Amino acid sequence: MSKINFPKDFIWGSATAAYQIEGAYNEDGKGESIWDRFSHTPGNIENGHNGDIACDHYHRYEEDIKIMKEIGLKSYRFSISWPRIFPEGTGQLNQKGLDFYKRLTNMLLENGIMPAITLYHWDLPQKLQDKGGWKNRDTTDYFTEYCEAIFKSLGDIVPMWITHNEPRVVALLGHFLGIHAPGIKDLRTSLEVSHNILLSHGKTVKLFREMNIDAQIGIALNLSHHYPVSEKPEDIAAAELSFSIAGRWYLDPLFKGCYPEDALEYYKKKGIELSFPQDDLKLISQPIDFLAFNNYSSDIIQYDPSDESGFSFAESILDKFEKTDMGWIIYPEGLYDLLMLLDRDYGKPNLIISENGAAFKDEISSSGRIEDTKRIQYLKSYLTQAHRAIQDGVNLKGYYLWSLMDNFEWSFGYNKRFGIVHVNFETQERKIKDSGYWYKEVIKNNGF
Ligand code: IFM
Repeated sequence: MSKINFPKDFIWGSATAAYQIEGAYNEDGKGESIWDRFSHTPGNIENGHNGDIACDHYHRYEEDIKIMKEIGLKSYRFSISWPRIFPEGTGQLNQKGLDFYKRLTNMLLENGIMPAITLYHWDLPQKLQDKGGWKNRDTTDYFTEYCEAIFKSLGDIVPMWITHNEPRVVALLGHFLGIHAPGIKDLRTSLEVSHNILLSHGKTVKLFREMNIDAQIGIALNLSHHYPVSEKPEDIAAAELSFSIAGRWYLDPLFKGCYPEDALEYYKKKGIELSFPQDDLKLISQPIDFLAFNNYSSDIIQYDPSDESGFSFAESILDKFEKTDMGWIIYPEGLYDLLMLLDRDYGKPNLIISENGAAFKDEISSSGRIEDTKRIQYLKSYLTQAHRAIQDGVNLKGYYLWSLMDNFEWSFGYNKRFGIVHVNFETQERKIKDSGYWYKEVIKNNGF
């Protein structure tokens, strides 16, 4: 096979999120987050796990940056814990919390690793949840207040900013299915939440431009390609509708200033008539510098009159695919098709893969190595498709592997390992897996 070369200046990174790795959940003045509350409530997380200690990154960030350096990362994407900065969500700033991120950012820069900051990766201050959380429109202003404090302190040294991570997951899992914090189960609420999150994104981009920050800003959506299970027109229509609900519901407001008609119609049939102020959509659709997206798998959809939505996931076909430990099918061509779709339907934006990776049950072998060959195969196959899309003209600028290290995988606790660095959660010992050494070579050679 010929060598796969990525463009010069391609950003090779890896990603984490505050609640999943930091621990120190109540240190140095940090306030309670909705994930602290949710994970401390019995029954919400497998094995009763929580993020109280996680990877103890708050205390071990120096060691972790050394590992990043050893792997040769060009960039590191991490998130800031809002309640570390504003324990009450608004008002009094906690300097010690801010200082932690300054130390982290400075040390990354000293080591030649570009920091890429996600401003919201799900850990809302509990105090704001007590006022209605993301359903409360005021939260959009509290968010910009928090972002302004961060921009003032780090805006001149951090080149890449992501407002939100996966608004759909917050809306769907947190406010409709109730399996993520804050554990709400209400469709209308989840739709209001998704709108307010997008609105807070828009307000933050506006603020960022007004502050004349010399850096790039975007948002990270979770996206997967939706395929019809057959060529039958009803399956094709079902796949289109499901992608409108899952993907275009976020993409269209951001790029076209409107919500997709078929999805609005779908909610109307469910008795939820939605209309949003035009001014909101204007804010939401302000130009961004890049669209980031997280992609792991693909969805296969069938027309299903027995389901109240009229479609469902085609479970029967899933056995034909290999799956990761999350049960997600491995279909790298889905990444290619998604990249092509974004390029075609949304005006050739600059794109960043802000997460891609796989959970497997990694164990330390008798030789002391972590031989995660399945992960290497997965990464290779997805990167091959990313490269194919670049060759076909897509403006893909970077790739962040999820995740740098094994960490707290939300409702699954520590039972899913996504890292290229193994973490022993008893001793906090870190060990680079074979995939980490493989990624090191990829970065060094700008391909494989
Ligand atoms: O761990 C999560 C991350 O926080 C958001 N994107 C998906 C990852 C794997 O489930």
